[in-house]
Amino acid sequence: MDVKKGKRGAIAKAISIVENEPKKAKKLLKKIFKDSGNSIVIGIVGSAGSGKSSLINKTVIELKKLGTKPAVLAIDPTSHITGGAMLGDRVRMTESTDSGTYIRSIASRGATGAISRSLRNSIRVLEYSGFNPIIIESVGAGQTEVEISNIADITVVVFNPNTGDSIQTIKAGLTEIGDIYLVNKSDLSGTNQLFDAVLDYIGDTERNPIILKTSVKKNTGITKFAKILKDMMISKKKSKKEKEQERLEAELKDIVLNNLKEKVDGMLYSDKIFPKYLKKLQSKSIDPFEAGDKITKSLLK
Ligand SMILES: Nc1nc2c(ncn2[C@@H]2O[C@H](COP(=O)(O)OP(=O)(O)OP(=O)(O)O)[C@@H](O)[C@H]2O)c(=O)[nH]1
Ligand SMILES: [Mg+2]
Repeated sequence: MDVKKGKRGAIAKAISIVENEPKKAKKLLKKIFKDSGNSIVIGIVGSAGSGKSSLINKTVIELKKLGTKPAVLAIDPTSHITGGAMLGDRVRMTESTDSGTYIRSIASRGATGAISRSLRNSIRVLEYSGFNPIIIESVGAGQTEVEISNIADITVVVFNPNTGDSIQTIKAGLTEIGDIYLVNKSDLSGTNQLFDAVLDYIGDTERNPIILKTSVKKNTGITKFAKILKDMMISKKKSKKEKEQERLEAELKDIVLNNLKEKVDGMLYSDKIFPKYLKKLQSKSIDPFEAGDKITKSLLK
């Protein structure tokens, strides 16, 4: 299959299938599943405009020099609303495309859980094509970032002195998820202050994450960042196996519960019990809990 050979068109098509065509996706998964789960996934998160794409552009070039074959999936929350034009100067990841890295933007679905559902299969397509590492760029507050850190083997959090990344944002949940914290745009003023704050709040924890200053503009810190990623890819390989088992368990549970939900949803109205108790509820001759319990009991009979 062309996906295996890493043919761009074939990969793009496979990812579209995984994202948009559930029936075909099932067939595709049957083919590729065995050869997936072996690449290191690097999640890069941070507020809008913190420089994630610019950083990735430069970093993949370095990662290639270090003998890896990176691919990038950028989750784009703006694309389906504004056509991606919301931020006028947002960096398109073009530079690195020339060097043979596969890069693709995917629209985020908004709903929690939905991102990971299609994303994990897009990752599988890229693993099957032989890419390693697979870099996920994701902008977003709280929930998305945590979701990404569940999928990623290595999580990188990008701060910068420009977008008001204050101690508040640092404290707001991001302290737990990062393996690496970058203070990007270190060519701007306020960098040292931010760096010290990050050190204070995050550096002293048991996990002992790496904290680095980078500047895409001045091209500083990026070679070091890539080298650290490469080393981490090796050291994370072991713990990945264990994590992968846990993820598969969570995925299986998610699929079964989802299947059941769809099935039961269809059953509700084809059964007389639901309308019967709904009427009773609407006329207040029964309370919602009792009605719910009665219907559930009857469905599970
Ligand atoms: N001064 C300075 N500007 C930078 C640096 N890195 C990125 N930028 C600029 O910051 C802006 C946003 O960069 P992007 O790479 O698009 O940021 P992003 O985090 O991917 O943004 P979203 O994907 O929209 O969330 C662009 O204008 C970049 O040129 C840096 O190190 N220094
Ligand atoms: Mg970006």
